[in-house]
Amino acid sequence: MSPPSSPTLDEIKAALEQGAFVFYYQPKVSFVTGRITGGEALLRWRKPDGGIVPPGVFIPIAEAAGFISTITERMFPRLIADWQRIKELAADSHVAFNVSPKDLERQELVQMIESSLDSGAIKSEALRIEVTEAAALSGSETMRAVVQKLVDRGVQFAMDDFGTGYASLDAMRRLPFSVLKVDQSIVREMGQSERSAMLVHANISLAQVLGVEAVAEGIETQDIYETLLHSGCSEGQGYYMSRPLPLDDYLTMLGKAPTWPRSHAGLLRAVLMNHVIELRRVMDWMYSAQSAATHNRQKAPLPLSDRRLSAFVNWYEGHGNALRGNRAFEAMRLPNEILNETYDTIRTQVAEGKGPEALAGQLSKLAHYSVVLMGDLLRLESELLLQEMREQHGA
Ligand code: G
Ligand code: MN
Repeated sequence: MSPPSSPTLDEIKAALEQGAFVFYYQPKVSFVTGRITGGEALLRWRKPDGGIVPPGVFIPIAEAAGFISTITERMFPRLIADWQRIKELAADSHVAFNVSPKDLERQELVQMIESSLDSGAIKSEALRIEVTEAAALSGSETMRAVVQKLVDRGVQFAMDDFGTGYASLDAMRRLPFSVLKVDQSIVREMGQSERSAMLVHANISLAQVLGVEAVAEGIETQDIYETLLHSGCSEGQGYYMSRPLPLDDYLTMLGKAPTWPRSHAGLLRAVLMNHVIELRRVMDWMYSAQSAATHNRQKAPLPLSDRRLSAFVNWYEGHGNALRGNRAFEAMRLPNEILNETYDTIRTQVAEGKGPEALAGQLSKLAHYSVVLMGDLLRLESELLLQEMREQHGA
């Protein structure tokens, strides 16, 4: 097969006019439940002879010619139309849509997104927007305001190809991402390169410290799937589970509701480790706030300003819910409440300028309940691992 020759801009325009662009959907799978959580819509150009042109061949040309936003704006209604069929089968799933840096600078796309949310054609929780670091970095103030407005409505932003650019971290700082997609090139190399494997794990830890979900792309083998199962990554995507599929095939797949190996223990392990990091942050903050008060300097901002930024709380009230009814899980209700209360009290006391004596009591309470919590988490983790091993053994 000869490589496809580059299309001209006129050919791209004609293809768009003729409705030759379609979305393929690649499922994403939850490592926690083993089920499909949603799909990423990927643009494909369907040739009259049935051939498929991958986006790498025409997107750069459209982008260079300033034509990309026209494509995005013409394809968004298509996405919403496809979604009406997808949601019949998987109402709780999501659909992820890729946008270019330029798209979010324009009112057209944003208005279309908002009116689909307003009309109820798609719920905000069901919509994920994937942008690369370039989008986050090139963004103007207007674009940031637009993203914030959508985030406030509940739309999630995912940072695509994380870890390959120059400034993925800077991009994380600039836009309110809630998902980090670990780039497929490092995930694919995990099996051969220890360094790539370490980088994947480092990126997953980074996501957890930032309180965002990690999604691994480019999972091509069962080995890599299983390595990631206990890594604290929440979702995966790749050829091992499924290639991107034409809409009808994706719907068939959703109808069959396939499952892959799952593990509760993975996220739990990450929560345990992050809890320790979190305690250190609270303690460091108390220390620096006290020092600032003594020397009349400005206080550092409060850590854990949002409950969800606490690794444990985020898990307990989120993914952990799947374990409702489990005794070890239920036993964590009290330490969870006390932990939250203690964080609140510490914040108030520091804000009021209370001295170390007043804080000492809270600190020892925090330490005490953290130990209880970590014991509970460890017990639950080993219980779940054993259960998962038994299931595997019997399978
Ligand atoms: O840039 P982004 O991450 O959105 O790219 C998704 C692209 O990666 C799609 O075109 C899709 O076909 C491709 N892709 C998805 N999963 C895999 C995989 O497991 N291996 C490889 N080589 N490519 C993949
Ligand atoms: Mn993507």
